[in-house]
Amino acid sequence: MSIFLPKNASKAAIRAAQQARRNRAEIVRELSWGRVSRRELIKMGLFTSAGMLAPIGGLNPFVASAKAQVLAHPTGAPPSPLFGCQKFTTPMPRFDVMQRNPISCLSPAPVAQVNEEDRIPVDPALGGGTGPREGRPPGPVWAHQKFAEFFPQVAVEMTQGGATTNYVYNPGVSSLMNSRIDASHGLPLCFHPELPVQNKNSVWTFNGTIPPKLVVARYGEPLLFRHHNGLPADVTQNNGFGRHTISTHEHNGHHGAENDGFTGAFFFPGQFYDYHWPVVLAGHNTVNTLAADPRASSPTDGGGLNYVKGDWRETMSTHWFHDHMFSFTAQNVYKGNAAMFNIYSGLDRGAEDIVEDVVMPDGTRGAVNLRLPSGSAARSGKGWGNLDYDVNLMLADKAFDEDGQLFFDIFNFDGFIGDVMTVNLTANPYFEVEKRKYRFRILNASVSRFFKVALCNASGQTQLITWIANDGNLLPQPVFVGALDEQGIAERYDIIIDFSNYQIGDKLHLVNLLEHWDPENQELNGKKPIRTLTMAEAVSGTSPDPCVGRFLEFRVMRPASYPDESVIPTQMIPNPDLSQIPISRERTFVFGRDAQQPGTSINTAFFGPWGIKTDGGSGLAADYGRVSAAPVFGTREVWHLVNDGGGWDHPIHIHFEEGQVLERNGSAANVPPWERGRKDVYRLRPSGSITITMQFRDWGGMFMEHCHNTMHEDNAMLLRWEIQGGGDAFLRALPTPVPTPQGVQFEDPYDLPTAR
Ligand SMILES: [Cu+2]
Repeated sequence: MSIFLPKNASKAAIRAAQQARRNRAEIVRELSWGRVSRRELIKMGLFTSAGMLAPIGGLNPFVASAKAQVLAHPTGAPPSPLFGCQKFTTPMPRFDVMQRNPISCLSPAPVAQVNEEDRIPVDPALGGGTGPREGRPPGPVWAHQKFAEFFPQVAVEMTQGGATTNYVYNPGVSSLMNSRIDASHGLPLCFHPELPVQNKNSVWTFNGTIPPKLVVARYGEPLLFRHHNGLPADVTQNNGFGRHTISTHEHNGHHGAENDGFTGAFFFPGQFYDYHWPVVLAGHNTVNTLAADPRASSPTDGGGLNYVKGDWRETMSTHWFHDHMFSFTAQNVYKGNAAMFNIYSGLDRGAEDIVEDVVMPDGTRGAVNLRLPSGSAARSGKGWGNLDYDVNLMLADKAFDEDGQLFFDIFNFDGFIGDVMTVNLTANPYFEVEKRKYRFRILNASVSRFFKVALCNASGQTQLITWIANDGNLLPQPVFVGALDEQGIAERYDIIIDFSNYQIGDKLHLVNLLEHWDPENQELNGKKPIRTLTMAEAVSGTSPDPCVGRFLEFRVMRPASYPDESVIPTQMIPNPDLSQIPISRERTFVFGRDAQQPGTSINTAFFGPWGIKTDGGSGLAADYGRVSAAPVFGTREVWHLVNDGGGWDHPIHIHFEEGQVLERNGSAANVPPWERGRKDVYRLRPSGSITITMQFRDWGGMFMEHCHNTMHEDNAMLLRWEIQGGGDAFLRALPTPVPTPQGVQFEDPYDLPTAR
């Protein structure tokens, strides 16, 4: 389905497209309010069971407009208005670093199991009466696992809310390191100073503000994230898209299911949900249980190491967290429910000048810190988490309506593609740098767009990039590339750029080489990236895809403020050796179209054009009451992820523990060097397949596997899997939560015959 007319479209075509967009927005709005279900739209003939808008005219039940027939022939959305804003005219704000408080600051105090007695009045718009203050499902099976063992030591509290001005922006660095942005000056919520300020209900972010938020944590210091839902109780107050119920997923946190942002464990306006992020190394039950290996460690404030249990080769670094609300994830993440989470460790401590002298397991003495670009502990007095030269970048394509308010169209079931490129929610910004090494943590936070990022100098020549981490994981060795690989939705690529090779006054650019423009149908297409451009083509500015080409400008401003003591290590984190762990089972998941929905629960089952075939079964649409796979606690399995070959791509995310890629398209030789570390998102590529291996240990409960093209995920390419075992309350089929504002109900889950 097309979106975005070419720049040279006729005025009549644009008017028709605007009318079509208004009509489509009406239906989106009714859907997002729950006043009409997709099932009802099918009955009305507006929707086909394949999830597409029916090719029938004049059937819009919401708008009494003679022009409603254009609804049936969408001619594409008009281009986003830019209000004259030019590229590279505004600074890129660095992330807003969230305050870390003592647990004693939280009121009420966090508890392992929800206090069902603690009830609050429920807004009449949500049915009135009273409901639990905490929206987490109640009872022992939803209590925080190992809460006493990993009792939280740090509290972070945020409220999901409507757009407002940020008067408490903390970039975590001096203004000089933040392109001289005056953080004390209020930041209104707009995507560029020339673009309109967003209405309260156009954008819903953490604390209702931009820049996007950064939470910092370290191993050995469990964190409690109390997430308040401050969204409107009235479901219709959403400016046309976004759902006011949320469930927050810390993307690949290694923790219990009750803290995983399970898609059915959502909570309502007025409630909070306590997410317990223990921040532990995988294997902490079975590997290095005496905490004797200095490489399994966490930085202390004073520059030392705090040894922790678990496998040091499972150390993770760059995470993000975002909404996972069943069938509304795309809208909610797009609307602003996305933040980043830097995890620090002895290896990746965020202090480039610390060289420890510790005894290694083989008896030799040495240092643990990999000394990646970050900043100087000697200067800052901070033994970890220095951000001077460690920069989070959140890439996302957006679109705007004719008033410049954020626009979304759920009818692009192939994928939603925006036409304005943003970094840290700012349209095509610049960033001032010094002549030295920087680390950038690049997150693809789009709904459906893939990127392929490269670096060019002022004359458009490709510059080398040092690639150090894929998803949350430092690679075994750095990889030196002229361009990164395609980066699917939710993938994180950490890179190092050395600006000491350039002159003061030089300008360099991050460039997107990957086009979503489909020349055959003359439209931007969300099914997959269509074509990789050469650097010369990409920087020429001639691509019909407005998000291709230069999108972030680096301005080399000055010498390094202090000596660069960072290192590009030759060795980082080798893969855990699983060769001695038997493979207890193999499973095959095929991702494709034309799914069936045998589920009967109106609460947990959904449908759409997308689905997953498990172990030879038929293609099934998402039902979070259905258990599709139930690996046994403490085992290792091999999973085959297969694209059914319909000419689309899927970035598949498997929650819970890092996987190792064994094969691509049937061969280990096809696995590129940058995929030879651990991962949590696996791009299948059109007609491709990927084989991974994963362990199921330390924690239990219900987890998910889904496409991270969130339009595919929502419609309905998602399944539930669950860690089974004996004895422990968490290790058996868990009751499926069905939240209501007045309290969480439960339904019995059901298994696929092949699940166990
Ligand atoms: Cu997909």
